[in-house]
Amino acid sequence: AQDCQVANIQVMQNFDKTRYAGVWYAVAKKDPEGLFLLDNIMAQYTITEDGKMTASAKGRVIILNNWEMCADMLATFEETPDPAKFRMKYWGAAAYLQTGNDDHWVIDTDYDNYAVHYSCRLVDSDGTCLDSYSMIFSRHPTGLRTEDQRNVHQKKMDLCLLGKYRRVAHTGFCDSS
Ligand code: AZE
Repeated sequence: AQDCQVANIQVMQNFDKTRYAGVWYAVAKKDPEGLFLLDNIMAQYTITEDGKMTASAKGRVIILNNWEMCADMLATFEETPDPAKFRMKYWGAAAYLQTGNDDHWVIDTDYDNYAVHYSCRLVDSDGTCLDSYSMIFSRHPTGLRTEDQRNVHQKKMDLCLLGKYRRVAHTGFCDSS
């Protein structure tokens, strides 16, 4: 299942956003082009009273003239006919941070331990992705459980991103903000 066509990427079946809610720690990431979260990345997903998914996220960034800070980000999600595929509108708590509107796909998750997130920002004329980012999330800041590593490895292959991920360090940089 690896023809690298964005349209053929399999996402989580019967995605349940209620079970997905709560805190996730990024343990690995594949970067997009340009400015991005560097490390100490965590996200908290919430389901509002009216059933909509929202999130906040933090991560270390370096902006402007080498200014290192913790980016405090907020997001709302627009649902699509596929329950695992959302459009994510996001912005910074501070105006000088990034705003955007990205795909937010949940590729795989067991809800209790790991999740594989994917976003393609730019689809090439041949149907493959020209600019993507992806997060490997864990409920545990210490990393993935051994028994989840196989699944995650397979999903990295399915996304045609094997070898493109880097470990995300958690040093406590964003803990106080
Ligand atoms: C994500 C988890 C769900 C909520 C959000 C996420 C993405 C955030 C960014 C932030 C970029 C910030 C920059 C600031 C200078 C998918 C991790 C909002 C892409 C570059």
